[in-house]
Amino acid sequence: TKFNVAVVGATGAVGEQIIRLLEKRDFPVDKLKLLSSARSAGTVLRFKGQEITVEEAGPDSFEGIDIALFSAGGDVSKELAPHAVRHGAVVIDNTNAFRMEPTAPLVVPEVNADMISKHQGIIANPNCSTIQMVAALKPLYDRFGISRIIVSTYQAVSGAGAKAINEMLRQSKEVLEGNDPKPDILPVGSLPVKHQIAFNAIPQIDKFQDNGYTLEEMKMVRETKKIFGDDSIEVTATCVRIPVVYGHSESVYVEFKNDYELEEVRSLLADAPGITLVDDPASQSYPLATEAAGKEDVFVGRLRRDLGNKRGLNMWIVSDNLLKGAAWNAVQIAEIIAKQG
Ligand code: 11C
Repeated sequence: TKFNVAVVGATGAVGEQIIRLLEKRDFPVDKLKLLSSARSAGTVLRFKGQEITVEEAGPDSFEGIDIALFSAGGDVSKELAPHAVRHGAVVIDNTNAFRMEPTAPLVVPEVNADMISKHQGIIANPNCSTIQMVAALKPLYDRFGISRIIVSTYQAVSGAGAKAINEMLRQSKEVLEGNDPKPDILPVGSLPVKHQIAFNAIPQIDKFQDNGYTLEEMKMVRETKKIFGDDSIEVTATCVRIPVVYGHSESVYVEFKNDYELEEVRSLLADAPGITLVDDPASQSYPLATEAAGKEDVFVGRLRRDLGNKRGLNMWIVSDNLLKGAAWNAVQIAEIIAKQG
């Protein structure tokens, strides 16, 4: 069977990776429809040697579409995903629009692929920083149980879009040339105060919530509980933007419910699907954003027992935020839907 597939946000950073992965994985595409805002409509993109003109997305764009991958921002998803569902498509949504809706499964295939078949039209793709963490923790959760997670992130500017990448590169040049770097986008484009990202670390990703955490931090808290289907996991997150282009890094402290052996943690991670263990202090081997960029896997290393709590484990988790953090996770879900017909 082949499927008619629509990509909404086809000209964006994630949309571009979705198209590339559909081609690389030889996804059974019958017709590929590329959709965008009016601004980018008319752009010509290539898929399997074919030229496809990007069309403006609207309520009637989804006639005959089987699978629609949305990655054009939460507002576009809220407006158009229901129309795609109305036309009979399964929506895989990369935005924050439906993640906490009880009817929308929130899926990381390595963790809860079984939720995919329970969808009512919309399947939500989690936030990038959540995806890589839960993918790495899954085999440990199953074996030892998890009571508590304390995570600090070191997130790439590409998570905030192409404009943020340009801003980081421009500011770096300005600093190196002895000029004043001008903040324009980060930390949050729609807020009045901006901070320099070049040669800096900004402890704010997305807007502050009433509880003093940022939305990015609260996404990690809520999404982790929903994906594991376990509200008892306590999660504390601090999310930081750093001047890296691709690849989010995370320092994760996890407390297990049961005793563990480091050797077993190592072998569980080495055998886990989608995980690459890179952990050899003797050869200074550990996950690096520069190595993870462009790859689909989640990289894990720096494994070491907490010095105070024998059920505590420290780890370093790195993945390409545009791939496993977004496009690849979405295409994995699409592949499972395709297999289920
Ligand atoms: C960032 N995590 O790095 C964000 C980008 O909810 O899908 C992804 C936002 C989302 O800025």
